Amino acid sequence: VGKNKHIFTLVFVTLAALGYLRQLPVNLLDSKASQGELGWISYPSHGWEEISGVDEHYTPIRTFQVCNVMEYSQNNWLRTNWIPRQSAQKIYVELKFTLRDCNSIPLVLGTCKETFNLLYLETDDDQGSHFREHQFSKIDTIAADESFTQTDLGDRILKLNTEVREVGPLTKKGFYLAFQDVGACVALVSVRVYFKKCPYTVRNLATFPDTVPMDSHSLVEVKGLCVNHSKEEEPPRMYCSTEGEWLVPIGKCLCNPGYEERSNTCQMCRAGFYKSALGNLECSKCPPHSFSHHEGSLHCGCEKNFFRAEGDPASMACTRPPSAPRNVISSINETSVILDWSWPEDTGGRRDVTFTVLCKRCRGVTANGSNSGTQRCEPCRSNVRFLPRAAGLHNTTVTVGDLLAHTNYTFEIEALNGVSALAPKMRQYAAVTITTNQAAPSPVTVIRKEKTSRNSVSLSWQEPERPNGIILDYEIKYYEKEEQETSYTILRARGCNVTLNGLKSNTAYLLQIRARTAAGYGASSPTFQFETSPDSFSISSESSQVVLIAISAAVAIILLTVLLYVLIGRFCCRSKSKHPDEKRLHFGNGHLRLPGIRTYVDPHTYEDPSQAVHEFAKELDASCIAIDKVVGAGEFGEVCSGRLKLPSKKEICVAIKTLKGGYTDKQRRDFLAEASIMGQFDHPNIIRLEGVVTRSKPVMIVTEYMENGSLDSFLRKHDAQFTGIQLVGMLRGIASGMKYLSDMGYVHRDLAARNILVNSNLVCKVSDFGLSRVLEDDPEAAYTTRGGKIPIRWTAPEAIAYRKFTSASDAWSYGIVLWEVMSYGERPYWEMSNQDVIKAVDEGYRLPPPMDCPATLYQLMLDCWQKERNNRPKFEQIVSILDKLIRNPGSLKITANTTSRPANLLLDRSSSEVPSMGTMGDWMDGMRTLPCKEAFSGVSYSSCDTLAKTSTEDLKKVGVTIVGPQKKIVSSLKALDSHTKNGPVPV
Ligand code: ACK
Repeated sequence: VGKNKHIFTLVFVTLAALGYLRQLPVNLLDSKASQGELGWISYPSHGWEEISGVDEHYTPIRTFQVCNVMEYSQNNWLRTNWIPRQSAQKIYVELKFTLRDCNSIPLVLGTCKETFNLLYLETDDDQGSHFREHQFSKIDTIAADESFTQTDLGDRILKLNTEVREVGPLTKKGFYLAFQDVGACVALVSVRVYFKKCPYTVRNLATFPDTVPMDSHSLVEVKGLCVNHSKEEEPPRMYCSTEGEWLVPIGKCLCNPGYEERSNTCQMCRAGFYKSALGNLECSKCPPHSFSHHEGSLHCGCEKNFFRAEGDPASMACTRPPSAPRNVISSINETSVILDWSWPEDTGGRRDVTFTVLCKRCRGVTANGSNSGTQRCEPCRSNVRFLPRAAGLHNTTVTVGDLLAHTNYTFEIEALNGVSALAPKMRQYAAVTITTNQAAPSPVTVIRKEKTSRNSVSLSWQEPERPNGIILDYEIKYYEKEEQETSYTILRARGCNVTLNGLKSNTAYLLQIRARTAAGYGASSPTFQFETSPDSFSISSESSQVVLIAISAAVAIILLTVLLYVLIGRFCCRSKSKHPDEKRLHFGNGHLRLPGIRTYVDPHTYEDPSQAVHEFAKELDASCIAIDKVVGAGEFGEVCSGRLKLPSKKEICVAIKTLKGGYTDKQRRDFLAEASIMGQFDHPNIIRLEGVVTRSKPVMIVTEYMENGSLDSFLRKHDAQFTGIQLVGMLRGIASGMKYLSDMGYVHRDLAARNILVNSNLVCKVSDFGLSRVLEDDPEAAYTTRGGKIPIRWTAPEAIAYRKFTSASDAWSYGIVLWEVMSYGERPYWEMSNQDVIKAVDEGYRLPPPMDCPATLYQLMLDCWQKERNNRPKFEQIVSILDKLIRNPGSLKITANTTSRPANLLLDRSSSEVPSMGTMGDWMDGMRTLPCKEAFSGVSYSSCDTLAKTSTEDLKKVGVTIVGPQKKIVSSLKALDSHTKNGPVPV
């Protein structure tokens, strides 16, 4: 048996390795952990025996054996030491043992057993060696599952058994275990006593402590505690099962602002990051223009000159006030002005940009913004109207109305955003200074009949509510009601009353009155009706002769008076009497064109040209002028920029045209003629003459300085950079200047983008005045067959053909300027020769719409290019059309490229649609396809190239018999043919 014991020990140790790997929760006892004697009590002493061995790692372990199989009535006890229960309610006892099969031992029949008993005793304290069997309670009888295993070689190997038993509930502070052997051959390799618990854990940022499960089947509910720097969102809870497992996590904690979750803890945000809210989101990187230098930041601070508005979320970038609005343009219409500007270059990083317009009335400021003398500004009157409003504008335009006529105003336009209020020092505005025009008076509204007789009526009326200047006179227009205005009489009166004589008795008349100031006529009053008295009185027989004589004498006197009046009237007209006190004009049928306020005087009518120049231009002292640099070359000398400082006035920038040395008398005359003409004009869209230097050399003409130079090169430099409304604003300025010139009776003859100057506010002004010499001057001007020099591409056909220069021919040129502006300075008719241009225009061809050109503007161009000059719009109409466009910018969105040809064109080329191209090539393409589509729809030609070889005869065959279209189709096709063969072609 002793030898066997030894063998058992080795085998036990090897097998124990399997159990050793299993980790059990909380051990109360582990026999293998003790390397010295365990000190358990064995009773009787020849029963259980403690034996040392080694496990598979050669670690010494203690085992107990008993093998008294040959003797009857065995009762051998082995009792452990006292084991403190700790918090366990239920314990587990794991036994590893081997047990010999009785059959394998000879001669033991009847005495050998194959089981042993496991017992326990609860006590509150250690009872030492005091030991009584009957106090123990049996836990179970332990039998081996296996005892021996047969190997292939017939050897028998002992198998290690593992049995686990639960004991509980335990209530006392500790307990003993006992093993009772009743005659088996058993080796107890290890005894382990443990209990299960739910271990400390962190779940959903809440900590849950070690928890001992209940003995029963119920779960233990455990409340979690939020980890540091976190808060409960919903109270965290979990349940500890009897098996020591955590179940059903409920609720959670969230990391505080400035902290983020990292491996079950809340850690501070790193520098450069922030977290502003409670939650388990990660910290975010600081948004643009903000920073956080410290850990745990709730917000990022804004960089210098950047701000956060009150409602801005922490995730939004810091922003700053916007820069000033740009390219402010003003379109003045009498006493109202439309201001238009571009968005600021920098919106400060925000979308909530609005605009505010501040109106100031300034004295001592000129229309180009320069000061003449000291500037005094005051806020505008409260009745100035802003449409839609003055502040909080979302669009880049505002109309300011009810301004005073002929008054200087400065408008400060400021872009604001959500942080402007935080940085008052950073706010910027754009200013524009304007001078309102003279406005026509409002209509006369109150007319009274004072006295009526058979042939006359006396009327009086009230001055218009808004005279807008000094009323020069009133025009009274009246006619017989029955005649329906086919014949009318016009009378002028200086005061507010008039007597109309020579009326028919017993007749109803209609009458309208309108007032005139220096700005022109106001609107007519509502129609006023009056009746003359009937022939009610009869003449007595006695006095009839006297009456007859009296009447004859009166008639004779009246006739004489009328004759005299007519003669005097004619004489007065010849001697250019401008303002007769009361002037009667009678028209049978048709229109009356009354003379304008002032008319332009041709300086060449002066015998001495220097007299003209001094009548219209101020002589400047050369010492007041400082020339800075040369900006261009004119026909007579250089054009320079410089400064003009007049005594007691502020220095202003000027352009200086010089007359180079060695000039002839005629050249000097022609040079100064421009100043004589320019000096007669006073309009915000006409270049202003500051003065001339004629008494010293070089002779100079000094004008206001236009920062952006001439319009054609300016547009080419800024190709496609302006909004439609800005372009229309510029065009409106030019048209307004031209209206003024035509009202003055001045025909420009050389209106072209190169002769328009642009200032820093994008205000366009008409320049380059003169008569014949203008054309001599212009490099675009070419000699015509009749010997004159004419800028062909800009000139109306009648002016080219027989020098019929009128405001209507200026309107043609305006159409070309319109085309130049909308195509950003493209050359009209591209590289076609002048001869080809004359021919094409004569045949009815017109320039195509520039790219993206609004349909309304192209229509206006076509109207300006009407062959019949009386059908072209007057400049007044052009201004009004452009004003309507400015007021309704939506209408600019329909482009000529997308719309079909307008219906009311009076163009020769009426059989084709408006081509939608922007270049010569596109135009040619248009010419190629349109006739193809129209003339040959349904005819099976393979391509238009085939058509290019088509003759008029061919066209007739396919049914095109109208001469006009045929001719055009053929000429288009010919053009196409030579275009495709030889490159660009004249039409
Ligand atoms: O396109 P630009 O720079 O503008 O070149 C021409 C050049 O002189 C020859 O005419 C410029 N120029 C003419 N008048 C003025 C003016 N009043 N202000 C500024 N530049 C001017 C024009």
